[in-house]
Amino acid sequence: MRHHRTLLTTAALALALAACGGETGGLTVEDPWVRSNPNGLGAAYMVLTSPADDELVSASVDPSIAGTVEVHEVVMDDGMMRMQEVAGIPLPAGEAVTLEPGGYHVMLLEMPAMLEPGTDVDVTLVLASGAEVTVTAEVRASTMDDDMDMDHGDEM
Ligand SMILES: [Cu+2]
Repeated sequence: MRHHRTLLTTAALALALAACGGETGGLTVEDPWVRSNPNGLGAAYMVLTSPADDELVSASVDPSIAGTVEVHEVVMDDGMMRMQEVAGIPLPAGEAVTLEPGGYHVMLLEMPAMLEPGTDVDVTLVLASGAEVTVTAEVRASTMDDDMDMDHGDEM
């Protein structure tokens, strides 16, 4: 009987963890992808939905991918599109927040090598709630007309 009860307890615990999403805080990450440019810059994009109000405050990747990782947004500054670091990306409960070219993105700086399209990169997202979520993002070919071509002079 004793053994049987242990099994039940384990099952109950597993169910409880699944219900609240464990350490991920229940964050849903859709379509994560990464862009890599020859100038040592890149960005990670995805769609994030958090079950409770939260905030994406930082992110990290392996140092062999990028030496520095920042959370950025694209702003219009005197008629010029420019990127700047933000303290966090708000994730209102139940709302899909899109990180995309021309908007919010996870900025990859000091990339020692350009990434091969089709390969995978693990990106760890850190939320204000303390949850850390690692997602596997696919590297996609870069296009010319995107925010990587913008001036970085103000921030480097
Ligand atoms: Cu940026």
